[in-house]
Order: sequence, then structure tokens, then C-alpha cells
Amino acid sequence: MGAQTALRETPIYMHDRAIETMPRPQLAALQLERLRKIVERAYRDVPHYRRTFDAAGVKPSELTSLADLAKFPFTKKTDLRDNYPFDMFAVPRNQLPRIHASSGTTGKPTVVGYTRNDLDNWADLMARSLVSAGASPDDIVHNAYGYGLFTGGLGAHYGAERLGCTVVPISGGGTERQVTLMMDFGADVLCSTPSYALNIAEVAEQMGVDLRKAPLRVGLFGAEPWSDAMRRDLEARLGIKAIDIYGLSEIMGPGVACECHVAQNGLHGWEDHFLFETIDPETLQPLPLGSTGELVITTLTKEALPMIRYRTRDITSLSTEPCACGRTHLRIMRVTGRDDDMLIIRGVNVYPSQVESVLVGFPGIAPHYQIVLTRDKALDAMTVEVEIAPDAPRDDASLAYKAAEVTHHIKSLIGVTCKVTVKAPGEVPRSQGKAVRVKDQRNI
Ligand code: DLL
Repeated sequence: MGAQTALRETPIYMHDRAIETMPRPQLAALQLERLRKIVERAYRDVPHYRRTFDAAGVKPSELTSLADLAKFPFTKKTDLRDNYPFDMFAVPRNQLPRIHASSGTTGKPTVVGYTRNDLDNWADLMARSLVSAGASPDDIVHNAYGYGLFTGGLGAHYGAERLGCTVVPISGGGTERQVTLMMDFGADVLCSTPSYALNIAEVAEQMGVDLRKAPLRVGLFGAEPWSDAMRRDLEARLGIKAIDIYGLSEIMGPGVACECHVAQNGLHGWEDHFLFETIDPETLQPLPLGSTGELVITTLTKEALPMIRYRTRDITSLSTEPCACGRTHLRIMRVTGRDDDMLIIRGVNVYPSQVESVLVGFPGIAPHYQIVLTRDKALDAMTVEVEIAPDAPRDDASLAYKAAEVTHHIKSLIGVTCKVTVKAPGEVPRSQGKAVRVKDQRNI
């Protein structure tokens, strides 16, 4: 009953409601039908897949159940780089109205492309994500995701337009102006990275603007890992419901999965367009539901860039437990980090987002931080740079006490020994988009 009520809030999306509440056996049948077609097309039209399937000795015709997908080889980011720029595309370049690219920290960027239908599906899925987050067609959407080659800006933009919202395409940066326009226009929904939302909240406070009194109601935050502590902080400072949204350019962009505002517990992955698996990143074997491992995604409808078993490197678990919102699509539990972001400090595995959950809300500490990695003889050492809260005492003794306190909490909650440096307000760099959480000085 409660679930039905929640979904009835958005009557314009009757079609999506039917898809999103489809009984799971029916959903699986739809997935198999789409999977067979896309695997066949990938094999026929993309030389890379022909080569890798042949090398693994599998044929698209062997796909008679969803479980058969496990026989097929994985696709990795390096495959996109090796086929730079356009060789992974399954359609001629002149059928692509748009390409995006992710800069990547090393080597060539990863280039992705979309047909007209791909762009249409993306807008639909982003609109579905906005509805799931609690947005409605009447809303003003302040879109502070970066516009450009990054998929965040244009992805959220076209989804919000598709839903019928009024979009403010402000992109990232110029934070004071962002605050002014959010107030003047009466933004209902904020789309940004969580770290940039924090920057906006802080600048608003410095400007003496109380965003909690503004119409702002919902934040769709993603593109980087963030903690529940950060969620609580953003909700309190902005007076909103903070919703986690996930996506990656290789698969589409934002809107691959999104939390619902009803449960705020795991992100519904849109299973009519994607097939989700988790694998053990060491053995590469599929894991059962509920086990934590690497997320692997297969696109079911992408025309330009079919991705078969794409290894995301993102660490999570999957759940098909019924959700209070009534949606039947599985939930991807909060992505705590990527396996390549995992730090090993004196034998202890630690993700930056774990450090974040200790720091955010810590008395006397502002929620801004950076992790500095250095080499201490043969071992990696970690220094956490934090910032004293603007209203906390700043004499040497107080700062030393704070540093000791934070060190102790990190040790007891995460199990890792680190050094903590307490900096003055404003000294830790603020994010304009994806935050740089780790400064690696190990080879300096
Ligand atoms: O970050 C797409 C996006 C834009 C998602 C806006 C959500 C909102 P990429 O630049 O290709 O695409 O980076 C994708 O970012 O593999 C994850 O490691 C990370 N990531 C994205 N969303 C989340 C999230 C966009 N909600 C990479 N939680 C992914 C944790 C996330 N990590």
C-alpha cells in the first residue's frame, strides 16, 4: 500500500512505473531477449568482440540463459584505450550525434559514443532517476555537474528536460553565483557531486544565505564515492533529501542506477537496459547476490557502444530484496570506492570514503579532507589533512589535541595508523567537481 502510494506521486510516468515494478521473472525474460540480440550484434559489428569471443571459444548462439553470460570474456577500460578513438563502436561514426570522453589519469582518454536512440534512452533513464529521487516535472533543476566531455552535465540536463523540468545549466564553478541564482530562481533540485554540494553549502553559509529556507528539496549526488556521514551533513546544511546517483561514461553516464527517496538504501539499477553482476576481482568468478565484489555491467540496448561484461572496478554488492518504493529492479549498494582507489596502509585496506565517514560530523572538524600518501622506508604511510571548524579554538594545544583525537578515531574505527594534520579553515582545497581525495607523493 505504502509502496503504491509512493509510486503514484508521478502519474506521468505510467509506462516507467510498469517497467520498474515488473515481476522479476518477466524482467529476466526481457533481459535475455535483449542480451541475445546485443551479444550477437557486438560479435557481428565490433572486431574487438569477434576477436575476444573467438579467443575464448564462445559463440553468441550459446547464450540460452542469463547464466550463460559467465562464459563470455570481460571488457576492460584498457580495451577502450587500445581501440582509441572509435574502434569499439558498432555503428559508423556518422551515425553518432554525440561523443563524450573521460580524461583518465594516465594515457589516452576513454571515448564513448551515442546514437540518437542511445541519447533518447539515456534521457529516459536519467528522467527515471530524477523521479526515483523525488523530483517532479514542475521542478527547477540547478545542474552544477560539469558540462563538456564529462557525462555529468549533459546527462543530467537532458534527463531533467525529458522529465519536463526547467533546467538551469550552470555547470561547475563560480560558487557564489551558484548560491545567488539558486536563491533567486528558487531551485528545487540540485545536481552536483557531493563534494561540490558541500562547497556550495559552505559558500552559502559564508555569504549569510540560508539555503534551508529556500525551496531546495532534493540533491542528486554522484560521480564519486561519498559516505552516509556526508549525506547527513548535506541534508542538514541544505535542508534536502540527498540521493545517491551512479553511472559511468563507458556504460552511459549518470542514471545507470539511482536511489529512491522512499528507502534511500541502495541504488535501483535500471535492469531493462543493463545487466548487473558482481565478481570476485581475484578469481573473476561470479558472486552470489549480497556478496561484496566488483560490479560488472552489460548494456542491453546500447547501439553505438555495446559493452559486454564491462569491469567497472567499483566495489559493491547487489540486492533483490523488495524495496519499500515498490520497484522490483535490484539495488546496487553504496559504492564505497574503486578497487584501484583502495589504499593498503601497513597491511590494512582502506578506502578514502571510510576516512570521510570518520571525519564528517566530527566535533570541531570541518568536513574537508585530503589524504597524502608518502613512503616510509618500504611501507606506504598515510597523512590525513583535515581542517579545524571555523568556530573551534585554534591555539597549538587545541590543534594538537584534535589531531590526536582524530588519529585515535581513525585507528579504532578503520584499524589504520596514520598521521593527522589539522589545517586552518580554507586550507584544504575545495572541490569544483570530482574531489581529489588522495595526493600521492610516494614517488617524489
Ligand atoms: O561520473 C557519471 C556520473 C555523473 C555519475 C554524474 C553520477 C553523476 P565517469 O566520469 O565515467 O562518469 O566516472 C565513473 O565514477 O566508475 C565510479 O567509480 C564513480 N562513481 C560514479 N557515481 C558514483 C557514486 C560519471 N554514486 C566512475 N558513488 C564510476 C561512488 C561513483 N562512485
